[in-house]
Amino acid sequence: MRTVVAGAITSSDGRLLLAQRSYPVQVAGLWELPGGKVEPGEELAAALRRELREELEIDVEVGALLAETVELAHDLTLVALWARIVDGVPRAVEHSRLVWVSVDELEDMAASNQLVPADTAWVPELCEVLRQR
Ligand code: 523
Repeated sequence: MRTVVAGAITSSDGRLLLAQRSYPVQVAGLWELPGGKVEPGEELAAALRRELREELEIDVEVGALLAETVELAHDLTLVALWARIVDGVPRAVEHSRLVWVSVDELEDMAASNQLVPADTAWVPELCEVLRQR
């Protein structure tokens, strides 16, 4: 069983960073919270910081875990952590595109199935927390 960690990266004006997957074909074009697989023995927060440095060339400060955990196929468990950028400007190294979305845009994208299916589990909590900011 391996864990995949994703970042709910927020901006100071209450937006969320979404990244458009370029592979595999089943999810290419869909939007996700960026992240990747935790290495054996690696802490969640450290894994997320490593993945975001590799994929987006940013340094983040990691916060709390989001409530939902998603069981993926192939013995993978998906979790998400709140994060905020402390250094760098995100660049799509492995993704097709990046976008900062408002809460309304996030809800529209979820409603029109533009998100990676697993990530839709986080939408209610993402919207609730972002609205409070
Ligand atoms: N997800 C997913 N949502 C999400 C992420 C970051 C990942 O559903 N926000 C799924 C997609 C894959 C698995 O988790 O089934 C691994 O994600 P991936 O490919 O982004 O992780 P990497 O980059 O560690 O994996 P490799 O491409 O295999 O190196």
